[in-house]
Amino acid sequence: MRIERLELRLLKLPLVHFFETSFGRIDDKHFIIVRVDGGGATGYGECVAERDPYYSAETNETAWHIIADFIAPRVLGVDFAHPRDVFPALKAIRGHNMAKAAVEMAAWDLHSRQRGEPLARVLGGARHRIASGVSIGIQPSLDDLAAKIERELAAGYRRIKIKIKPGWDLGPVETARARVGDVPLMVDANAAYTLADADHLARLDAFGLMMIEQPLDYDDVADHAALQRRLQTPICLDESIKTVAVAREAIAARACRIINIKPGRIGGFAESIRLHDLCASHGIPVWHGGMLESGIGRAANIHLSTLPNFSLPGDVAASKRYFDPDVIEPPIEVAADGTIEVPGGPGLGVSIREDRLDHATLKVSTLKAQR
Ligand code: OSB
Ligand code: MG
Repeated sequence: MRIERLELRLLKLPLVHFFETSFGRIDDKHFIIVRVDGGGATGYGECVAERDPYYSAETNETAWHIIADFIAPRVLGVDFAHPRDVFPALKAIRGHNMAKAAVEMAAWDLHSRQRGEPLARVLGGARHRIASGVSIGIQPSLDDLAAKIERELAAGYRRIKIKIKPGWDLGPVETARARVGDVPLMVDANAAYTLADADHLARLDAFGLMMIEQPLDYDDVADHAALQRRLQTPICLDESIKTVAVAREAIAARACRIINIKPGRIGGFAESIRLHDLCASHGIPVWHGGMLESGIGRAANIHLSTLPNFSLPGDVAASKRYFDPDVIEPPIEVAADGTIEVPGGPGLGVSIREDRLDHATLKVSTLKAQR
């Protein structure tokens, strides 16, 4: 596989509903799409960096800079035997995993399309459907939360996650549990608490939550280990798992019992497969996280979720919860049993609507191989 041309686009797409977490609210999604062309085929990747450095240190501006000035020169015109060789070729660049993952994902799509195989199969996955859950943001009121939960259950989702923060935790969880019955329920704090809140967080044990995601700081492992010793509810780490090496430390420290995999956070699919396998070898279940992706990143997430240790429903929901219309066709849909079909065509298996990309584009840059 050889990438002859790389196109970067910054897009702005309005969200169907605003999304609020402990670190803030967004009404529009700003993101980068990478398109690579080579050997007569095209591949796409989505960067999960956001406009602001609140979920992670990376932003669209840093990703654009790193891709254009450091990643593109290391991949354009280079012969790669397999897309798993892309991440190691970027080893000189420290961090910037979201930027790396966006280009690497486009390379996997390109390679899969050239071979005429679905991305899932090239990644080593076997399932034809994946289990889908939803992530419900912080709501203006408990009534809004209850209404939102009813709507998602009616849509078929069989795992509900609600965002929490200090001042929006016990009440919302009580409301949510009353609505969902015995449907699996979990919470995500996006790093909003400290170890001083341990007694307060232990009160969540009464609600039989499937897990509590990232209660403490975004780069912490040690305090999560201390907190896990004081909670019955399993801790799942998201933000903290920036690399496979940190995951190894977190598992050894018993800082979590579950791990959320987002390829963007750890540098792409090759690293995601390593993390998936590491967790499997330690009996740690994984699930696929979400970053409010457009259909391009969403399709990719579905393909990765076909690996066997993705044994819990992911934050990989239907397109229409996020964007209407989506930039792909057909849109991703959830069935009444809460599952999503894995697209069967080559690569991502979805058609990219270039006209919709054009409509949402804020800026474009095209880079070509010099050799
Ligand atoms: O922490 O999982 C998170 C969205 C943006 C940034 C971080 C997170 C999220 C979500 C939404 O929870 C998941 C989704 O529906 O895509
Ligand atoms: Mg999270």
